[in-house]
Amino acid sequence: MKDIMTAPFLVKTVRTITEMYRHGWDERNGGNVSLLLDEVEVKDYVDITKVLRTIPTGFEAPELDGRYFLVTSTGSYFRNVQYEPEKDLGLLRLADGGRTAELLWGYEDGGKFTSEFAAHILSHKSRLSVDPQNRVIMHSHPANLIAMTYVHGLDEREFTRTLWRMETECMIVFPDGVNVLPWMLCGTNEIGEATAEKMKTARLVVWAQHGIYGAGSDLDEAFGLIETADKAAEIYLKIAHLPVKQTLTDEDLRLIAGHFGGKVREGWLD
Ligand code: 2HA
Ligand code: ZN
Repeated sequence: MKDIMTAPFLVKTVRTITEMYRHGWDERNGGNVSLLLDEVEVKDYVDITKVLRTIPTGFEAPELDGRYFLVTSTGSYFRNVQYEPEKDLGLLRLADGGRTAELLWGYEDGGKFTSEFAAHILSHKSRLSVDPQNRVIMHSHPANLIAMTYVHGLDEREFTRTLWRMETECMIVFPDGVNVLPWMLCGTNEIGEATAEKMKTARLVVWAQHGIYGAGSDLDEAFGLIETADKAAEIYLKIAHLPVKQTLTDEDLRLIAGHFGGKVREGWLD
């Protein structure tokens, strides 16, 4: 077996989580990340025949039975993941129609997957149904986006259009827009199912008064989506109380999407 601490998927995950903390997105134990892995990526680093523990998931996901995931632990502080990844991360394989998680590595202090595991796994399922390349679901608490959910309406078309107008980059990065869930209790199957439903039409799902979920084909894509949306929210908060003299028009936005080949969310431009 090779040393899992040198596995590209582990190194990249730890680096990304550390960067999320540095961005101020993940205070204390805020945030969680899951990465879907193929068996070929993991089998040189862990004995896939040796299940250390089985943990009930509390939901079903038969489509993902037998699939491998690297997942942050419940209670993990993103600030600390880099120092003890074997405690704050776990490598899991779903079994029994998704009702059981088989632990193959990690959670060494006896812990388990994030409280938002349902939102993660069900969102993976949703994203894969529309994009077979999707590998990452990422949740965090970026202050600007959260602040925006207090002062901007939560209609997702309007919320997206405001973000798109805040800088040219937004239409390039997320032409599919941002979906929005009204405040719901976190850590439940209900918010997991609602998030997964929203993930069918966009890679970003805002949780009002809480944070955001991003999805992507790799860690950089999911991170970059959240980074760009939060920057746009920051610009919004800087100008929302000032008289606006000019802005990006729908025509400008259409021009950007056309030039960069983005598929704009149907009906979200006038
Ligand atoms: O894991 O972010 O939503 C802590 C959270 C819960
Ligand atoms: Zn959260």
